[in-house]
Amino acid sequence: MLIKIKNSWDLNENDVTSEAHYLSRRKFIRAAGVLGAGSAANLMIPNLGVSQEELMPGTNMYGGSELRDEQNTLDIITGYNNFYEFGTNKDDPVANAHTLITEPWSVTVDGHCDNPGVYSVEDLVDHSKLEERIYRMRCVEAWSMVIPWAGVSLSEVLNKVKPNSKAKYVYFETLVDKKQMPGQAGNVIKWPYREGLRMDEAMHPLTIMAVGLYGRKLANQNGAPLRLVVPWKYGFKGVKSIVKISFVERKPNTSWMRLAPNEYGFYANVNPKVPHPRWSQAKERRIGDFGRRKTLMFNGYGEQVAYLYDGMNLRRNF
Ligand SMILES: Nc1nc2c(c(=O)[nH]1)N[C@H]1C(S)=C(S)[C@@H](COP(=O)(O)O)O[C@H]1N2
Ligand SMILES: [Mo]
Repeated sequence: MLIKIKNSWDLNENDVTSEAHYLSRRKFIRAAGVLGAGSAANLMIPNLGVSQEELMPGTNMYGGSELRDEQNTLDIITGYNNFYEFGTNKDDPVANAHTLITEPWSVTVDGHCDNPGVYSVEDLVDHSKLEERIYRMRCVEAWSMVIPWAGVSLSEVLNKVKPNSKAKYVYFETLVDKKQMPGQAGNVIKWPYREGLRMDEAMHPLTIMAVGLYGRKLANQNGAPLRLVVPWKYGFKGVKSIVKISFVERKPNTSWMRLAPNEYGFYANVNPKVPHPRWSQAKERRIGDFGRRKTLMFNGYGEQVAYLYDGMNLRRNF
């Protein structure tokens, strides 16, 4: 049975903390030295009358403190997007994504698992386990952002449906509905948007299923109600508004591989040494910065993830 609990996600827009409050609150909490998991539970946020824990459960596990200071603003994160279902310009999704209906929402799970079926978002993402994950994201177009996501490890989600030993890859699809997604009237991509991960990549603790950012529900243009975030890979692996999860034996044929197999590979690991055929990947522009910075191997998460690719030629498996 699903018990409906009033939580931060039920606050309406006006109740939700402004970004400025969010940032000063983070600073305050840091100054008070209580950023450890759980220890912020009793801190009340005066403007909201809710506790820190209520507004944003969990704490950041993987982003270093330097990332806190670098977070892109909410305006940029919700106003500069790639979501071709709503148009191909960066400012199309914010203008058009209001037509997406995210409640109710169901996700079909099938393939090699013990518990296939049709699930609600709440069935799959246990909101009492939400964590804040401040991650760098690097788009294949050579720009980047730092985003404070709210989500759970994808492994948490997948373990609920119990993939079996035949599952070698997990495959995802985005909603197809021309009425809700005006960009699907065009054929830039053969809809649905498709993505996939090798099973060990999917189960890696850095990989998350996100349902929020900046302490609030995902905006439609960011992939509401649930989307993938894989911080060591190019942003296109982060499939949005997911309606299907399939456990498969063969490497899935993803949207960008279909479109231009010589330009976009299945692995899509951020790799400054492997240029895109039409441009270099050595540097990136952090949105908001003037200059460019060097792109890091695995987007800077190599210590955590490099072992996944031991013995693989990462030029061939790009
Ligand atoms: N369904 C769908 N998911 C998608 C895309 C898309 O066009 N459609 N674009 C991808 C790309 S190229 C990037 S960089 C990220 C951007 O996520 P953001 O707009 O939330 O930052 O979403 C990815 N997920
Ligand atoms: Mo991207």
